Amino acid sequence: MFRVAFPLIYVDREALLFYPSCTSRIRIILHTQHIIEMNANNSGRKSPKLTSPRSAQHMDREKKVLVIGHKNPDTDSIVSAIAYAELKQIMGFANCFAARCGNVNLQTEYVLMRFEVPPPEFINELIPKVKYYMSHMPTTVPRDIPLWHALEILNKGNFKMLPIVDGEGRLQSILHFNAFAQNMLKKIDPNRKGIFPTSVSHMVKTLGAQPVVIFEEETIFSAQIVVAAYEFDAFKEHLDAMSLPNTIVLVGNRRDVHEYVIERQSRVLVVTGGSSVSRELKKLAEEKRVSILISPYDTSTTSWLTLYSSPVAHTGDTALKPLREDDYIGTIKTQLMESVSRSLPVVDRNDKVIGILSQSDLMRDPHIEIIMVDHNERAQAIDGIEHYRIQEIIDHHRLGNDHTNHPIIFINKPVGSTSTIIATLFQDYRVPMRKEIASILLAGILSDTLILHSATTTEKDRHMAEFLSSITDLSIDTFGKNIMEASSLVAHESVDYILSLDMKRFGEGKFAFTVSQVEVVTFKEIMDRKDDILEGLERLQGRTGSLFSALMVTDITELDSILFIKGDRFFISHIRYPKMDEHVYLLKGILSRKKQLIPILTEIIRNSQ
Ligand SMILES: [Mn+2]
Repeated sequence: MFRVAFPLIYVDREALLFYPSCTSRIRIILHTQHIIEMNANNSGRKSPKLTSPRSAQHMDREKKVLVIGHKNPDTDSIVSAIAYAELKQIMGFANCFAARCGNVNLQTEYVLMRFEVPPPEFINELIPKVKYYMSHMPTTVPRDIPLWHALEILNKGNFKMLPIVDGEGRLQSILHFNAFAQNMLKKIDPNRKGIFPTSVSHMVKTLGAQPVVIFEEETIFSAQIVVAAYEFDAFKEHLDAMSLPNTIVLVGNRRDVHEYVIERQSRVLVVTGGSSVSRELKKLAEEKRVSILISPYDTSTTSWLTLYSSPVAHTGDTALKPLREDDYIGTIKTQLMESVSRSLPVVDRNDKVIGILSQSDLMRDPHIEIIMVDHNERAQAIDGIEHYRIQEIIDHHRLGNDHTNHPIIFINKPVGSTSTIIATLFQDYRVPMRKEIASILLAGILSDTLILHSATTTEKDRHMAEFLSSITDLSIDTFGKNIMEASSLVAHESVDYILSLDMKRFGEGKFAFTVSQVEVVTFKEIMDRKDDILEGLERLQGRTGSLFSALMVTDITELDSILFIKGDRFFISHIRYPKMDEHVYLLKGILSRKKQLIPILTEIIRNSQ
């Protein structure tokens, strides 16, 4: 049997396809950042190790795949997305999720409520945002660690910057090499006093110093370094001239200086080069409350490291503004480019750091990919889709898609609904369907084929509907009527709402047009609102800049349709359907917008040019 021998395994997503049953056991993903943190925190001053530093901030970029239907989603579109995402998940693609880019209509709402299936995640648009590009699980540093430790992490991890955070992970400031250099310039400027904040405990950590006597080790004070390099009398003069309480004196093996420094009550005496102090001096230091540390380094190195012992918070850049995950890439590009490190932290509503976005992240593919169901034309797809890789398209409409940069799974069958295709895929992959999934797929078929009456209905749809009906105990006729009744309510809604509910845009040559569709139980309810409808169509045509806008109203009991149309007069004069009224035509026996109406309309456009 397959067993995991080591705790860290990285598994390629492709591999999961072949071992779907192993997924839960082997999906352990290695985050290099964690290792850096572990090394930096656990092994004291040892260098963090990294095998491939450049990839460090991107190990976590697992892609999220959205299974999504068209705008103005109908029942087929919504249930296809739900069912196909479930099939993909069962097959091991745990990162596949159903999504929708519009409200669920009344009919779909009825179907989902009846089988207690939650609607897909609502995503209004996919215009590139920070969250689709940023790296998650960023390496951050606590605000109180010594600057030296933070610099080690910054340098060894090959990071461009490090967010400095408080105890709750909230952003305080940002450490980058420029900020560090500016801060250091201030500290070493001979014209300034060279005062910097530190504490005895920070010095112990940074120097790896041996404490001999320590007082108030956690208290941060404004320190000043004195190196006892002078001859004794000159040193005494120099020390006397300083304000003593916060002085740190660095000196090697010079007993006379040790004693004087303790007598004069400097704050910290650092004995360099690993020298020792006598027991009497230790006692004297305890009396005078002077801390004594033994540094393993020579005086010059000790001096530098002491400067680096400041809490990192004092070196951070506070002028840089962080990003938010919902910021549009288009609006933050300048901010990112102008940030010194071309890399900025991303914070949530509580200012907690949740990611990092760097310029190089924008060069990479975003970590969202798309599976389109029930549509293939970009005009019907969620806004911004062109920025993402399309993995698959599963559809039953005419082809109107652009080229792709990669080979993709493309399933397009001339059947009555995408639900028919999805249900077939369950069978092909030998994956049993939950009863709820079978029920909503049946609803998808019955909704799109007008209870198997529309001209688009094929033998495959009939067979699949029979099959789904048998495993769900739902009668095709009764269930079909329930579904249709749930949607006929739209006749009482506002005209703009009726027109928007199932509106599709089409293009023919340089012209665009819209055709909305609605089903009714009797024509009477819609004919009562004829003038309203025509006014609404005129508004829609103007708003969308279309050649014309039309509404196809289908009577699902009589199985006829009516076409309301407003727009270009020359075009309309070429329509040959029987006229019921000005701008109203009878479509005898026509039920399918896609198969029966659109080809005629596009032909009229071509002929009327
Ligand atoms: Mn469909």
